[in-house]
Amino acid sequence: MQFETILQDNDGPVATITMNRPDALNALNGQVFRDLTDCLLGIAKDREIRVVVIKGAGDRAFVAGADIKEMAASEGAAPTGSERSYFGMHVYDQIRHMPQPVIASINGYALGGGMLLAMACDVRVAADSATFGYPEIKLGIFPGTGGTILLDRLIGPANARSICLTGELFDAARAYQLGLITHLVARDELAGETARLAALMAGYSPVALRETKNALNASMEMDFEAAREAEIAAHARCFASNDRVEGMKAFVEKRSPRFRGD
Ligand code: CO8
Repeated sequence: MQFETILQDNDGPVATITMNRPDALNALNGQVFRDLTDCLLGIAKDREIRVVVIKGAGDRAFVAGADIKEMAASEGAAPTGSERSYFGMHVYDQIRHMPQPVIASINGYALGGGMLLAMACDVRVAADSATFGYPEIKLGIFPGTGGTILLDRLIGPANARSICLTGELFDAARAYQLGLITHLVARDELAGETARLAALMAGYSPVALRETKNALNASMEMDFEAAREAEIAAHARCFASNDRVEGMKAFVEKRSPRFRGD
């Protein structure tokens, strides 16, 4: 299925979403958020798709943030600051709660809402040429679509504060050092490493992947006791799956498992 501002390509069990506004460094306007919402809804229901990849079109950017020109032009009936926060947060939440693991494949600028888009994914693989940062402070705003909260939880309060308040951009090596990205590769290895990670997870039980995400999301969103209960429930669903039976049987029989996703 194709959309106005993004592309969706399915290759076997892997769906790749390409942010497709290269002339605007793939900036996120209202239509991008609407297209992403619809695209993700479709993928979440598609049992054939086991892994999702998000990448940027062109060779300059993953996503250079929210569309500043659109925000600058907005007046009158345009969304208010709080409406933008709710709408943006919803899309980032949608990504974190996808049943499939989502890989961000980051080739260039991942700024503002674009860095946040990457952070909403489960695995972040970046080229050594990628650039990160929250430059919002220079525009008189801040990454108020969940961007302070998620950064704080992912890399800790000290570095999150510095990134939000200085607005300074930083390179992929620094992002790796901060734990903001999980895999760092040379530019010409990005596609291969992304495909390798996608194929690896596509071979696992979709039930186990989904329930692992449920437990990790609970840990991020709930207090300790509630997260423990959520993990117990997720593990119970996982343990009751046919995939769990198949995975353990395959180990005992010294063969590869055939996970069906139930
Ligand atoms: N929005 C709109 N257009 C953009 C954006 C953007 N975020 N980034 C780049 N573009 C456009 C440029 O305007 C330019 O278009 P044109 O050719 O028509 O002038 C084109 O993309 C190429 O960009 P540049 O010519 O600027 O390329 P440079 O190599 O000189 O610079 C940079 C690259 C450093 C990435 C520069 O483009 C830049 O600083 N971009 C803005 C980065 C930024 O500030 N991002 C944060 C945006 S705010 C945000 O994300 C808020 C999220 C939370 C609240 C959101 C509510 C929805």
